Amino acid sequence: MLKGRIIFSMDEEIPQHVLLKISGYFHGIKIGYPLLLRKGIDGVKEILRKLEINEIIMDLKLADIDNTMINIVKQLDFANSFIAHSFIGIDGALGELKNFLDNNGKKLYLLASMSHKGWNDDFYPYIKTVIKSLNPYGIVAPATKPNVIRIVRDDFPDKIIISPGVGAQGGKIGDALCNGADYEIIGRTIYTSSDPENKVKEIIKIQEEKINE
Ligand code: 3DU
Repeated sequence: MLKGRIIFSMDEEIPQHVLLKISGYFHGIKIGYPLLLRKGIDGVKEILRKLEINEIIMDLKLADIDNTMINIVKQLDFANSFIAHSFIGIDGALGELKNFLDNNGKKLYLLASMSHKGWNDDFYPYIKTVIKSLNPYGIVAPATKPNVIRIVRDDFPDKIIISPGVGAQGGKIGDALCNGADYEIIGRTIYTSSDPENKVKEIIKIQEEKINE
């Protein structure tokens, strides 16, 4: 099956037979507080059990001291990757988290910027120094701000960039990819669609057209 450059943000439960049908089109699935709180850890594991997916990303936007974050990720061993905020800094927080994840074969994504209006990109120079010295697997950068994705891509040519804000938040499908992102994180556009499978196919087509433009 043709994989799109899509990470499905599963913030709502969708019928298992629909998920089984569409999951083959995704690179990954991103799970955050909404589904985790609704279904619990065992419920989420059950949802994911039959899916053939390359990457399961836990998006808890970790932002705490080392011990607390490590305690959290230890309980989520079904995930391959974790997203954390960069602004919490390295010593006593991200440094220890990164070591723990490295030692357990898990990946870390750091947020470079967020998609909403109120996020202040004046902090980016600091965030950039944190990302540079921590050297995470990947970076989250917003599809609502293609100029920011371009800056992040220039600063981090070798990192995987994943990009939320497509569709419901106003980012156009494929634009993040054209500006340097590797994958688009897409939630509501898919799970609120009356025909998720066709919607996913449509997204993949648009992504390909944009990439090949
Ligand atoms: O707007 P959507 O329904 O396509 O979902 C986007 C997901 O990405 C959602 O889980 C949200 O919490 C997450 N996210 C952002 O939307 C924006 C960010 O800057 C970071 C994460």
